[in-house]
Order: sequence, then structure tokens, then C-alpha cells
Amino acid sequence: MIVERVELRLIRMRLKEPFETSFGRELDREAILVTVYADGLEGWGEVVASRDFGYSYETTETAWYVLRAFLIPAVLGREIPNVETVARIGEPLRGHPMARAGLEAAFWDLFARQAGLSLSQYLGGVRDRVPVGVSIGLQPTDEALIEKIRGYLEEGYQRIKVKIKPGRDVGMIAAVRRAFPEIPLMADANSAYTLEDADRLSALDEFQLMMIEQPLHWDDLYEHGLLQARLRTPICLDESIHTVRHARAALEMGACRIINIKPGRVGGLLEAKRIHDLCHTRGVPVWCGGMLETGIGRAANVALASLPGFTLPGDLSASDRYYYEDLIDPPFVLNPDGTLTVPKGPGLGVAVDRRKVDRVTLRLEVFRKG
Ligand code: OSB
Ligand code: MG
Repeated sequence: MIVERVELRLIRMRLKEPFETSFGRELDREAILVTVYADGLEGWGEVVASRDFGYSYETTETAWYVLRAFLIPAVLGREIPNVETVARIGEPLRGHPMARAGLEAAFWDLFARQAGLSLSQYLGGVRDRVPVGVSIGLQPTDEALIEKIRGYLEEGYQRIKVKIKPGRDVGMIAAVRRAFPEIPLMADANSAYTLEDADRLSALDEFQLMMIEQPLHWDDLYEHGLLQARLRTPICLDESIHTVRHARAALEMGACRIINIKPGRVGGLLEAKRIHDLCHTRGVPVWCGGMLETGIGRAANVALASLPGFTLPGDLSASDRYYYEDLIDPPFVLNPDGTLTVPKGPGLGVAVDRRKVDRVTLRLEVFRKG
């Protein structure tokens, strides 16, 4: 297909409640929406970088720059035969995965639409519903956290993920376990610990957590291997897995037993699928992580999570868990069995509500060929 036009929109959406992790607190979600127009079709992608550093070195400003200066000029007016071509265009950047993933996502939407398939079908998905959990930010008190958990369990979420950091870990998890002895529970540290905290982390072994996500440095594999050897609880890596090569190294080093796959973190759905395929071949469970996406990014994640190896519930909650009003119609709603339904329509399979998009747009730039 020939790319006729690309639009970037910087958006800001108020979160229903602040989301606090070991690296910071978000009240509003900023993101970039990418729209690619080609062959009479349009494709949408979401860049999951935030306004501030924290989870990643990428921000909405670095991603905007990378898209405007490098990625968009490389696709505008050009014949793009497939998503592999888009992925290859981004490779020389040696980084900026969120910027690349947002553009690639718009092309996945376009190519699936052109083929008359849903993104799930186009990717090779096998599920029409995906099991989902909820990721709960740090709360002021254990009691507040327990009340939040109770609410989400009543709504039907299949597993609960809580954020931990030094001082908000063993005691807090013990309190949660006392309140809910049986629920599928896991903890995400977002790199808040060092190997010196190994004893503290192994004290979590007694609470039957499904996994501990990213306890150590955001770029580390080696020390996670040393830590995993001292823990019974499986380690799941998030921040440290940037490519399929990192995933292979991590598994061979014993740095983790589970991998959280986020397309934005690994440069796109193509690399996400490669990591899935590697783990699936090896019998390593994976699940789809989240970045507080709007419905546009969420639809792509839900399609990804329909692949056969996504056996664990993802951080793919319903639209109303994050936002008062999502950008898509209909929004994602939680099914009574704790799943989200995989959209069946062509491409992302959700309709972008342009009026709602306009209302949250802070900046628009249009790029045309020639
Ligand atoms: O570490 O998984 C994470 C949100 C923003 C940045 C990093 C993370 C998260 C979440 C939320 O845990 C997952 C979601 O979108 O529900
Ligand atoms: Mg995480």
C-alpha cells in the first residue's frame, strides 16, 4: 500500500484515579495517537510513552520527535508491502520502541483491514475471549488496598496485581493474603529493589504469589538470575525484556520463568509475537502487559493476547477501570467470566470516536506526501 498521509495527535486523558508505582504517580495519561491513511483505508496506533520519564526513557516528546524526524518521512509516499517493512525501518534507531510500536500498530490495523480480517485473526489468534486481571497502584494504606481489591473481585477480575516498593511489601502482602487467602495474586516492583534486598524478597515466598514482576534494575538480566535462584516464587520480567534476544538470554540464564509482553516496550506487535513464539515453543507462560492504554492501544493488546501462548490473565482491564470515557465505541467491558471479548470486526475491530478524540487532543500534526 502507498501511504498518503499520517496524523499525530498528542492526547491527555484524566485517569479515574491516580496510578502510583515505585517510580511515580500519574493523574493524567498522555499518549500519542498515530493515524496512517493508505489505499482509502485508515489505521490507528497508540504510542504508550508517558509525559514523564519513569517506566522508560521515552516520553511523548521523544516519541513525537522520532516519529516526525525519522519514521514518518521513511513511510510517507512510499509503497509499504507489509508490517515487516515498517519494523525494519525502525531497527536502525536501536531504541525508541514505543515510538516505533505506535506506528507499526497503525500498519497492523491497515493490513488486517485490507485482508478483511480482524487483527486477532491476522496475528494468528485462537481465542475469542481473553482472561484479564487488574493492576492496582500503590494505595495510602493496606485497608484502602484491600477495599480496592474487594471491589475488583466483585466486578469479576480473575487476578489481582499489586504494586510494591521497599517499605510497602512484606507487611502489605501479608495483610492482603489474610483478607483474601485464595485469590490469584502477584506483585510488581517496577525495579524498586537491589540484590541486597534478596532476603526481603524471599520473605514473600510464603504468600503463594503467582509471580514477582521486575524486582531489580530495569535493564538487568544477570542479577535477576541470581535472585531467581534464591526465590521459590517465579520472577516475571517486564522492563528488562526489550527484544526477543533479551527474552532468549533471560530464559537461558534463568533470570525469569514468566514474561510480560508489551508491544510498546519491545518495538511493536511483530517483536511481541516473536517473543510469544519463542516462549510458546519452550513452554514458558506469557501474558500481555498494559500501559494504561486507551481503547485504541487496548484493542491491539487484546488481539495479541488471543495468541495461544498467552495463558495467564493480562493487564487488560475494562475501559471503565481507567477512564470515564474511552475513545472507542463500544468500550471494552468485563464479561461475567472475567474476560474481555476479542473484537471480530476488521483490523482493530473497534470504532474510533473522533469527537471524543478531538476533545482530548492537545496537539495535531498532519504529514502529507510530496
Ligand atoms: O509495570 O506493568 C507495569 C502501567 C504503567 C507503566 C507500567 C506498568 C503499568 C501497569 C498498569 O501495571 C497495567 C494496565 O494497563 O492496567
Ligand atoms: Mg510491570
